Amino acid sequence: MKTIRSRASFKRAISVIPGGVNSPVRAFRSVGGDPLFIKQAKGVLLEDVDGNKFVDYVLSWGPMILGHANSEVLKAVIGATKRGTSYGAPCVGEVELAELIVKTVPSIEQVRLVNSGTEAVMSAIRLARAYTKRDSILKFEGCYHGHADHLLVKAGSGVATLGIPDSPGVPESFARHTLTAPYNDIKATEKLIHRHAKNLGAIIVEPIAGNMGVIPPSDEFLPWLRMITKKYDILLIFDEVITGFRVHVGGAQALYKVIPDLTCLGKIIGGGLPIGAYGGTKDIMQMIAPAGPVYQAGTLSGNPVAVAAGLETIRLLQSPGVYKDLEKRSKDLAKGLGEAAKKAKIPFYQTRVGSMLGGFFTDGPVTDYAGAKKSDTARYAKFFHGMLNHGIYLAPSQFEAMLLSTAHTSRHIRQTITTAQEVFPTLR
Ligand code: KE4
Repeated sequence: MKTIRSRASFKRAISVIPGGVNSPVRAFRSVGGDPLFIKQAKGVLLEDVDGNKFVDYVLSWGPMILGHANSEVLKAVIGATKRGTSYGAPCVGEVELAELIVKTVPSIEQVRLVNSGTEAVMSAIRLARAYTKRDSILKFEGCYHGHADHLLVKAGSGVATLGIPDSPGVPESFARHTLTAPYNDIKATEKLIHRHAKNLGAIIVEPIAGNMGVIPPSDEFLPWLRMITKKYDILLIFDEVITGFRVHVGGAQALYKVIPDLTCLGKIIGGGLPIGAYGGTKDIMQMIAPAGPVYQAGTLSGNPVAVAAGLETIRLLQSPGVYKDLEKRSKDLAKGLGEAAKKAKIPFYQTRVGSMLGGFFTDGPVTDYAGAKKSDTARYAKFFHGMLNHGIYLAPSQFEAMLLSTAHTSRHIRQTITTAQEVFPTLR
């Protein structure tokens, strides 16, 4: 595969951008090699600067559920752009988007638009702390909620159940308020809650983990989290930045019928433009400035262009049969990949919820981060490059999701499975 132009672009990038990328996972560090520079994208196809074309299963890490450059979304964006890109003042479009989110996401009675998932989560946690007047939060190992200081925290070793910084620059004092427990582990979580309940303001969870590979919740996990947080007056926050409008039009909370107190959204609701949102009951959201005392602001929050992209995307997702078709094609793809791995005698533990697919190079089962880390990441890297060299663009990390769009046809699924049938045997 010719990559001369990508390599030249990467060389230029490295001299002016840290690591040559504006977000670390794009740098191919965990799979090796240099990232490809994308020239354009349409439907399922990415085209890089050397003219190589790929069927894309990253979809910009989630937003492009309708495929790239969807004509109706583009039309809405171009129309909005012609009316000005940012007013710094209210516009009707942001009210329409808020109304659509309120109508569609069960937990949300009021919503605030921001500019990224990180901002949404950061704000939701500040709100939860103010509402409960408790400073500690609990997250789950392997879940990623953006890069706000108090969320870049890993489990304290053994007894030290208080969090420790997971990045330089995060003060101990910040990390101390963040407890961590293993995903799906009710016993360990219960112990932590009993010990810290009186100062625990919120539990934040990815209702389907998508940042340690894809790990679904056990049948008991989410209902139990809802019960225990109600029991101790702890706010339950669902981080649905990936799962919102992905696994169900109402998100994972609608799929599993477990309703959190606050929900964070991002990605799909911006249709590929910068956006985030957090919402919940009016009673809680009324604490947010200027209605209430909890400060949160943003120059480009609710800007007319991102809102136009999000509105059109969500409107198109409400068409009948969209999720049924996504489910069918995702199921076919997962089946084909599993059969290809089995035929090649490669251990490949698969997970899937709707159009979020996971595949761990380990025997499994994988139910938490400790299990995910048992994956053979070197084998994943080989798989990644084998598929890439045959025109299939997967996430450049074992610990991400494989995502489908409405633009993926059965022909693309067949092409991907055929490619996997060639690549799996090379992984022995
Ligand atoms: P952003 O700040 O990147 O918009 O969203 C942060 C975030 C919050 N919550 C969840 C569940 C997320 O998955 C994310 C961001 N997702 C990653 C990929 N899994 C974004 C890719 C990247 O960091 O470049």
